[in-house]
Amino acid sequence: MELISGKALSAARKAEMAKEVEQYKAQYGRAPQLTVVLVGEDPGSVSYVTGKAKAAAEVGIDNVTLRKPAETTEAELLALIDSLNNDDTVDGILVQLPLPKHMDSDKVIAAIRHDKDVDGFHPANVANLWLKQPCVLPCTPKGIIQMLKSANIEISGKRAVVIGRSTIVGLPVSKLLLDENATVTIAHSRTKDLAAVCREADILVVAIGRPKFVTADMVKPGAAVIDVGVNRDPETGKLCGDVDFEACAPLSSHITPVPGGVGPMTITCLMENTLECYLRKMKG
Ligand code: L34
Repeated sequence: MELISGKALSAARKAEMAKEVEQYKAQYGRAPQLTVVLVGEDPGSVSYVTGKAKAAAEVGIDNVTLRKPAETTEAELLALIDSLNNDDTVDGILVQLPLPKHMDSDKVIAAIRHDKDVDGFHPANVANLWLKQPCVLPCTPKGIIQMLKSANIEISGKRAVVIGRSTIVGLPVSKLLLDENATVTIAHSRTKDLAAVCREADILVVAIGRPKFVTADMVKPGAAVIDVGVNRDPETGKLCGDVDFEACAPLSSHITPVPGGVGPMTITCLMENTLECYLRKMKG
């Protein structure tokens, strides 16, 4: 079993980006700028946007985190996005999800200029992903592919099973695996005999948000297991993934830990996307 450390991979990639940003600052006269909008005080979200600010500082990206009260109206948020869209000093805009229930997240995301949409969630970016056109790739799926490649895991011709069909992880990671020539199955809560489906997987990607859901009987010996979950273990209160790590690690060829796996890579890919949006603008 080999651990794929998102933390180590992130550190290496951030150090590279810091050097690049140093050069771009000299070349273009200013640093890239990422504005993160957080509405409300969801503890997970607070922790993730803090991680984003920290990573930006490490890379030399200017970060502004705008914290708005949970009672902010949708109209107020849309007006804020409009002003960020029109602000030339802002290269990337990220509205942290989930939003409070009184807001329509689809509407909010669609209001972000697609060329500042560093999450890759805007309909134009989603369409371009599925049409194989240039686009901003969503951070978590992009990070997962980078992790597989960094571990020299062959994707082409392999059976990949993705558990979860969310628009932010399950669907786009399935498409990226397909683009790498994997044979992809998307499994979900209605899948019959899920364990048997998962046991077919050479690459198993789990993004369902249920602590320790994937057990040893669901893992084919020698499979690569990518755990996207960030949950609290109901017994210990500690952070845990969607995969029962202790039980599945001995079987797998490669596995990602939680914490220190996919989460840090998501943040590092956000830095990459911010850099991409900035460069596209600077290069004209
Ligand atoms: N708009 N909303 C938007 N973009 C995103 O890309 C996200 N996501 C998801 C939730 N909402 C979003 C994130 O940022 C999940 N997510 C995220 C980011 C980072 C980490 C986990 C989820 C992360 O760094 N996890 C650490 C542990 C963090 C902790 O201690 O709480 C890890 O090592 O896994």
